[in-house]
Amino acid sequence: MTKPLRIGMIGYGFMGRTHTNGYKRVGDFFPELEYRPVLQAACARSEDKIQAFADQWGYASIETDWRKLIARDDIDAVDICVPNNLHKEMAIAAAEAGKMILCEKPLALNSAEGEEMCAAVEKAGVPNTVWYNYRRVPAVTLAKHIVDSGKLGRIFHYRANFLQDWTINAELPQGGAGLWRLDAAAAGSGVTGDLLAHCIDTALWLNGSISNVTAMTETFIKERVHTETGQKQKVSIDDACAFMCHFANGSLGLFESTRYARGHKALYTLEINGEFASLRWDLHDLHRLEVFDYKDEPALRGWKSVHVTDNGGEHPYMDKWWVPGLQIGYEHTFVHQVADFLKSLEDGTPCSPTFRDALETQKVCDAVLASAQDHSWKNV
Ligand code: SOE
Repeated sequence: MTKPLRIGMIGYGFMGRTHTNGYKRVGDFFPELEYRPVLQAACARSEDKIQAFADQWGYASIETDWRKLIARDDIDAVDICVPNNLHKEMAIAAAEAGKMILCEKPLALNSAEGEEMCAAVEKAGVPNTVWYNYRRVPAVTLAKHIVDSGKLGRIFHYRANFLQDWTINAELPQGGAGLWRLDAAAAGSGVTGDLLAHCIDTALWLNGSISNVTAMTETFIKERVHTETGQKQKVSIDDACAFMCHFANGSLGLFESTRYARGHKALYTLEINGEFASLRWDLHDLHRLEVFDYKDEPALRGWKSVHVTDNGGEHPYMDKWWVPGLQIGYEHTFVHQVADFLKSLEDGTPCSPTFRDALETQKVCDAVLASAQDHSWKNV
């Protein structure tokens, strides 16, 4: 007998769809799990839009007031899929109501808010997680296993990029449902909180904590029409950000993100260089992990490209899907996160990244943005 986990989803955008797909698919591919998500209710201010979303994806009911959703006795877990400026209030209210929380990344607008959110979930003792989904790409999880095995030896370098090009058009407005990521009031920051946060989360996971940073940011388009006012307003987000850092293990980090890299849609790449081996990964080729092993026979040393699709236990998560050689994609990372969350409920363990883990990422983002302001090194 499986136990239901009744989900209350707040939001219906791109992320609402990715998470809902995770809830729907998980039972089919992870049948051994004790808990099964039930799409109990979806919530947004627009009744028409949320009803259409609920009908399309199979939610049993709707709410137009998130406080009502959180207060419902028939909701076990609240999924927060709304702009970043709403995360804190919703998460604290959900924790106080004793609900489990799955919060979209980044955790909050800044680390001061994140601290309050951590305090609330820890006081309430409710299970919580933040959707940094790229950890659950099998090739990235495999990289984690390899790093943890010690195969790389001492780590010297970590570098990551997240490059996009969708905001180059100066006529693109800021604010509103589709474009809140361009509005600092809703998003907190630009590429730092939206894209580099992914790179930082993976880096902290693979290579440990970051001690200090020095950064530069740029806003290329200084004014955009705001969707809500119809007026041209100052753009306060960072369009691009690059930073250097020291990791606590002595390695050096180099990170870059932009929405102005013409030709790149979502090029998240990472590379880690150790004494004995290096690893490289690229979101546009997400089922491959590139590995260079200096301990290979000298004449045959070279980068190899591992197709991370074996299902005999060699490759994380892949025993749940198809047969070797047949790959999976972006949406499966959310199925994996749901599966790991459900397993953590069974085991009574935290599902990483928890709010507390995601607060570390938020602290690095804060230090990066502060450094870009006064051009100095900042401790994290
Ligand atoms: C922005 O374009 C965005 O959708 C981010 O918000 C996501 O977190 C990232 O995974 C893809 O790009």
